[in-house]
Amino acid sequence: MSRPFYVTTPIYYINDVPHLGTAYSTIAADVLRRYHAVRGERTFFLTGTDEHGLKIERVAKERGLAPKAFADEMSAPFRETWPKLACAPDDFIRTTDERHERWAAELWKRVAASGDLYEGTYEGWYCVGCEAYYTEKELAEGNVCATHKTPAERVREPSYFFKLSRYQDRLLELYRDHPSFVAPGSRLNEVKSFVAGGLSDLSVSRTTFSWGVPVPGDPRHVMYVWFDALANYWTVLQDDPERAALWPASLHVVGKDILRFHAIYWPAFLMSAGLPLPEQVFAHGFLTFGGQKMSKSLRNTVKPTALADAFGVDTLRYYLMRAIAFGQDGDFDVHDLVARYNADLGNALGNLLQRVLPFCHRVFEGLVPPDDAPPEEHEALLSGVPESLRMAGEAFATPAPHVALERIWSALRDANAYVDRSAPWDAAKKGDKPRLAGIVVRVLRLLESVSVALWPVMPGKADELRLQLGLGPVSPSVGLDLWPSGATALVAGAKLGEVAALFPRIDPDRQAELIASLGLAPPAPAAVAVAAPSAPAAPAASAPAPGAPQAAAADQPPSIAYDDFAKVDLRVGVVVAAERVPRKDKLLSLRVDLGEAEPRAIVAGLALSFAPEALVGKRVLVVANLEPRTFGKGLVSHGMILASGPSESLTLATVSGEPAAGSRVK
Ligand code: ME8
Repeated sequence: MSRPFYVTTPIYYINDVPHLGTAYSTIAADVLRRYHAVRGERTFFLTGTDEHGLKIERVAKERGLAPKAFADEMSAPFRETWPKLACAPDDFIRTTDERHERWAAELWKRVAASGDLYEGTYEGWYCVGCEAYYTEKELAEGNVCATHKTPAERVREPSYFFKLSRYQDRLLELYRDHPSFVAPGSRLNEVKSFVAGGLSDLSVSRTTFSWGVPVPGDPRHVMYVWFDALANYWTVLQDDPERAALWPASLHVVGKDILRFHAIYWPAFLMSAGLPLPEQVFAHGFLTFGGQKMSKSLRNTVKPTALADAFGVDTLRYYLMRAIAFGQDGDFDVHDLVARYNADLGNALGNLLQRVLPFCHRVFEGLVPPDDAPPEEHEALLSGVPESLRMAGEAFATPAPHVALERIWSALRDANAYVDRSAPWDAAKKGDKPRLAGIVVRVLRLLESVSVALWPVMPGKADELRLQLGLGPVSPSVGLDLWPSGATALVAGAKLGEVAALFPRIDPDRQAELIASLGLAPPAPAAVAVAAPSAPAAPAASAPAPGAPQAAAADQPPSIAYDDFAKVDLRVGVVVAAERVPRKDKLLSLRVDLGEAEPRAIVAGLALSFAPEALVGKRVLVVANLEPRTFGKGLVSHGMILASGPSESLTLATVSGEPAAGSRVK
C-alpha cells in the first residue's frame, strides 16, 4: 500500500484577508489532494493561519485589540472562505492553538538537544513585512526590502541562534540525492546556488516583543515566527498516533516567495530534530491581475468568493488551474476567464453532452441504449482517448494540473470531432437506431470517464455531469482507484438523468454586467502598439542589395558569408508553458526550455494558428541570441521561434527525434 498523500498550503498571515493569491495556493493543494483521493490513496490536507510575530502584534495594536482577539477575528475568514471555494481541508491549524504551541516547544527542545542552538546577540536588518532577516547586500538602496518596498529595520537584541551553517553539506546532499525535493527544477537550481554560496547561522528567537511561542526554559525569548510557523506541518499530527504516522508530508505547496524558508530552513530544522523530511516542496508562481502585481487594494477588490459567486466556483478553479502553468507566474484576466468558460466549458464539454444526451430521451426512453451495432468507421477518432486520460493522471501526479486539463480537453476535442464526423442526427433522421445508439453510447461513456478525471478540479460540475448521465457523485474511498480504466456503469438499460445546460453561455452583455458587478476595471487601453512580427518565424527581411529589383530581393535575399550565419545561435527548445496575451490576439507568451537554469520567456505571433495548450511539450527551433524585444508593458521576448506560412496557418519548424532541450542546430 502506498504512503498516504499529505499535502499542505502555507499557513497564511492574518494581517490580510483571503485573496486570489492565497486562494490559488489553497485550490491547487485541494485539487492535488482530490486527485490522490480518486486514486484510492489515503489523503490528508492541511491549511491554517500564521498568527504570531511582530507584524501581527503591530497590526493588532493599530486596531486597538489584544493580539489574540485580533487573531480570532482575522483567522475566521480564512476558515470560512476555503469551503466556499470547494476546498475541503481535513484540519485548520492556528499557530495560537494550544496543541501547536505545545508541540512547537517540543520541536525546539529536540533541536536544542542536538546542540544546534546557542545564545548570542543578533544585530542586523529585519523586514517586518517578510518577517525575515536580510543582509545589507540583499536590500536595495536605503536598506529597502525588495518585496515590500519599505526600509528594513535595524535590530540588535539577544537571541538564540540555530547552527544553520552546520547543515550546508547535508542540504546540498539532499538536493543532489533527491532532486525532486524542490520543484519545479529551475527552483531547485536557485536553492542550490543559495546554499552553495554559504549559510550563516539563523537567529531563531526574539526578545524585543512577546507575541510568540515562549522559548522552553527561557521565557524572555519568543520563537522566531518562521520557526513556529514551519513547525505547524508537523505539530498538527502529534496529538494522535494515527495521524502522527502521516509524517513526513508528501507535498508542501508554497508560493515562490517563501521557498527559501521551506527548502532550506525547514529541512535543516527537521534534520536537527532527527525527523524525516517532506518529499517535495513545490513553489508555484505569482498571479498578477490584468498584468499588474496584486497590490493590497487589488487583493481586496478581486475577492475569490465574489468571483466564485459570479462565474461559479468550479469555473474559477478551472481557470486558475488551466490558464496558469503550475510553477510559473500568470495573469488573472477576467475576460480570458469568460472566454475559456464559453469555449472550453460551454462548447467543448457542455455542448458535447447536449449533442448526445437528448437523443437518448427522444429515441431511447431516457435509457442507455444497447450498442450492438457499433459505427466503426469513425471510431479511430476516439482511439487516443484512453491514452489522453492516462496522461492526465500522470500530469496530476507530477504535479502539473494545467497539463492534466489539456489532456482531458484533448479527449473532449477527439469526442467532438467524432460526433461531427459520425453525424448522429443523420442516423436519427433515417431512423437508424442501432447506428445512433452506437454513437451516443461511445460519447456518453467518454463523458463518464471525463467526469472522474475532472472531479479533482471541478467537483461540483463533475457531479452535475454525472447526474445527467444517471450516475451518483464521485465518492473516493481508500483502496479503490476510480481513475477511468474503461470500466463503465453505463450499461444498456441504465437510466439517464434529465438534460440541463451545464455551462449556460455568458453573452457579451452578461459578461459586462458581471464584470461591472465585481467592480473590476474595464480592460486597460492597449499598451504601446508594438506589432507582433506578421510572420514571427521569418527572420527580419534583409535590406535589398543596392540596385537589385525590390521583388527579387524579397524573394531571394542576398547571400551571406558563413561567418554571418554562424552568428545565429539556433537551438532546440521544448515549450513548457504557453498562454494567450490579453488583448493581443496574435501573440502567445511562451516559456521555452533551452537547457538553461530557467525556461526562456518568448513572445511569438503564433496565436492565430495554435491553441496555447497544443504547443506545450513541442520541440521548436529557437533563435536564442536575438536582442530582447518588448511587446508592451512587462512583455519581453528573449528569442524567436521559427515557423513557416501565413500567420493563420503557420507550421512550426522542428527536428526529428528528441534532441535534448538546448541542443545547437547547425
Ligand atoms: O508567507 N499569487 O503568509 P502569507 C500567488 N505566513 N500566490 C500568492 C500571491 C499571489 N499574488 N500572494 C500570496 C506567509 N500568495 C507565511 C507562510 S508557512 C509555514 C508560513 C500565496 O499570508 C503564496 O502561497 O504572506 C504565498 O507563498 C503565500 O500566499 C504567502 O502567504
